[in-house]
Formats: sequence, structure tokens, C-alpha cells
Amino acid sequence: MSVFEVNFDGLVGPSHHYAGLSKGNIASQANAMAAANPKAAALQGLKKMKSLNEMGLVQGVLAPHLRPNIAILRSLGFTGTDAVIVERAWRESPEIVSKCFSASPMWTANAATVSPASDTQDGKTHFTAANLCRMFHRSYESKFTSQLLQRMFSNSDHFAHHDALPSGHFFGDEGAANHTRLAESHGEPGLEFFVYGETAFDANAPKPQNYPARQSKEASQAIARLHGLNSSNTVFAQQNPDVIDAGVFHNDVIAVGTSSLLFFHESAFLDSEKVIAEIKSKYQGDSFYALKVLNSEVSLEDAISTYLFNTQLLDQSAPGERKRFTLIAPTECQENSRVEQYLAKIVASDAPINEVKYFDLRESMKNGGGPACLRLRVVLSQAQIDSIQPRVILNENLYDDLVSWVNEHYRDRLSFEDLRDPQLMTELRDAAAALEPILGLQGIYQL
Ligand code: SUG
Repeated sequence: MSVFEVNFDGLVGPSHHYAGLSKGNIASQANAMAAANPKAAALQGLKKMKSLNEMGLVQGVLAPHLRPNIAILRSLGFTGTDAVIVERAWRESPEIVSKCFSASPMWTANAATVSPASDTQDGKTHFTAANLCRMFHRSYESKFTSQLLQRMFSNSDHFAHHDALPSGHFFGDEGAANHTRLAESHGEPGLEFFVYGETAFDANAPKPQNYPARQSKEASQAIARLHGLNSSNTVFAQQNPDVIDAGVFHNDVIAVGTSSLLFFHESAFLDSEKVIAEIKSKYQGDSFYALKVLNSEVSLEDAISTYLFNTQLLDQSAPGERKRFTLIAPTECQENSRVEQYLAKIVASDAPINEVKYFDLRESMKNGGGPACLRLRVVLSQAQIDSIQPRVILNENLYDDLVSWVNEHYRDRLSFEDLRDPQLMTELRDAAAALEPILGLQGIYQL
């Protein structure tokens, strides 16, 4: 039975804007209040999805969330009609309005942690929606994310769903951005590698000083328990607190891995040698390759500004063949001569990355979201794929439908001030209503 690593990319929502909402995320802070182009953002994301599909990969789509989230504004004491609520909230706190309009669910690497059937005790694929409780504008995503995942992956013979972990920073969970699965091939039992930013229960353990550690060890351990993993197929490692303070707010900004390859910066983990030794001791197979990038090759600063590690690694090898991977990188990597030269050197070397493809994802990058942030990986067998709603799997028709939908419903300029325009809310709701049948998800937005 064929097994695939399916990338479910977040479709960028029509309220995409820049508001500097994420402390510790340098790009988000730097671009606060710049005008965004939601149409270009969505089309850039769709182009990446189409290209991966054309490379022969199974490509999925995750629907955007409905914005603004009026229920949250009501829960904060704003009353009246929906338009009045937005206007009142704007007058008191434009920041709250922005947070309730955020298109942040586009970064689906933060939607959930997923453990494939071949790793779990009961042989089902497990999903835990991330609570994202460290950032208010993301903390209410998990409710709709859970509903969406349960609707898409509804066959209980194949899939098990868990609620997001309890809120509060002790169990801060940012999903697959801090979770990597390593295995000889996607279909074989794998090793699940969890990277956390702090041990929340231990006040004396190392922690970042300036920026929040968004993932706790306690949260990662809870997810492993929920998913029926065990000590032989898990590794827990602490992210280096200094890199969090330098702007690495998720592990996927400093490391990326899939199947037999882990590509990481030397400063990524608190004790890299020990971490890699533990992975090697638990990994089942002979192909594991740890590709460490030294600071002298690519500085931490260049890694963060170009998102060299927020790239997608695609295992392109046929069974039994020598491993070869394609790297999907943002154009920012190409524009930095040091990073571009490093990548050219790697491709020419014996390391298993054989090709780099660059994509313009500038609109998402300006909020700190690169190629890897935009996708949630779900390893699925053909039988599992056959069990899910087919309109969420990309093909030429769906791509064309989504491009037409974006062209019809999205603005090409959205500034912070525009959020108070009552017409915008109508446009966002019309767009959501038109999207439901395109993705075969009628009623999902309960409009
Ligand atoms: O959570 N940015 C997101 C970026 C998430 C990137 N995801 C991964 N690395 N997997 C965040 O910080 C910025 C929103 C704003 O400022 O308007 C934001 O939420």
C-alpha cells in the first residue's frame, strides 16, 4: 500500500494584514502597519501548492478561518450588531480588532500535531489541534481548526482527534512547527522528534530571557501520551534559549527534517551532540543523515532573515534508491548571496539535498511565515486519502476554482485602518460562503 506525506497548505484568508502581533517574530514586528496585498498572498500560496502537485506530490488545502471573530469581541464585552461591535472595539482598542481579523491560520504548521498510523499504538492517525495560547490572536484558532480537521478526516477507523491542550503557558503548544518525523520512508514506523522552548514547571531550567518560549516540554509530552507514542519512538529536545531570543520563535525557523534527513543550524538545540546521538540510537534504519550547518557557513542572523530552515524538504527517492531530497525555499534565500552560495555548495556535494526550488512567498514571509509554516504534513495511506473529502485535495480544476475565487473576493490592498470598514466584513463573509462548496465543506462556517 502506497503511503504519502501530504502537505495541507493553508489558503491565505482575505483579511491578511500586517499588525506586528507576534512578539519575538522579527518579520512580524518589522512590517507592522505596512499595507498588505491579500490577493497576492493567496495567489503566491496557491502557486506553491500547484508546483508541488505538478512535481507529483499529493497536495491538500486547509480552508481559512472566518474573520472577524465576532464571538471573541462579544466575549470581551462589546455589544450591538456585528458592525457596531467592530466600530466600538476599534474606538477602544484597534489592536483587539486586528487580533480578531488576523489571517494567522494560514500558517498551518501551527494548526496541529499529527502522528501517522504507523507510529501510534492503536494504528490510527492522531491529530491534536494546537492551543497556540501564547499569542492572543492565535489562541482562539484551535476551536475552528478542530472542527475543520474532524470534518475532513472523519473516518474513525482511520483517524483519532484530540482537543487542544488546556490553555496557560504551562501547556503552550504550537503544533507541528516543533515536531519532526524521521523514518526510512513515509510508510515505515517513524521516530517523532519534539522540540520545546522551556520546561514550564521548572523555574530554574534554562529559558529565553526576552521572548516567550511558545512550546513547553510538558505540552510535547502530553501530545506524545495522547497519540500513543512511547519512549522508543520519541525524542524530546530543548531548543537553544539564545536562538529564541534572537528571533527563532518556532523550531521550524532553525531546523527541518523529513524521512531520513534532519537539516539544522548548529545553534538550534541546547545540546546538539546529545540530541543527534539520541536520534541515531532510536532511528530504525541505516539512512539517517544529520546535515548540520555551521555558523561559519551561514550565520544565525542570515538563517533567520532568509528562512533557510523554514524550507520544505521533499523526499524524492524511489524505494531502495539512494536518498535524494528537493528543498523548497523562499526567494529570500536566493537574494542573500551567502545563503545562495551555501545552497549551491550543498547541491554539488554528497549531501542528499540535490535540488533547490525557489518560491516568492513574500506576503507571508513579511509576517514571519515561510514555505514550511504554510503547510501541515499528514502522512496518509492511499486508503486514508480515499476516505477524506476529495475537494480538499488539489488538482487542476480545484486550483483554477480557487484562483477564480481569490480574484473575485480578495482586495489587493489592505491596511490596518481598513479593518474598521464595515464593507470588509461583508466581503469576508461573501468569500467564505462562496468557498464552502468549492472545498466541499458546506456549512463549515455556519454563516
Ligand atoms: O505565529 N505570525 C505567525 C507566523 C507563524 C509562522 N509559523 C511557523 N514558524 N511555523 C506567528 O508568529 C504575525 C501576525 C501579524 O503580526 O499580523 C503572525 O502571527
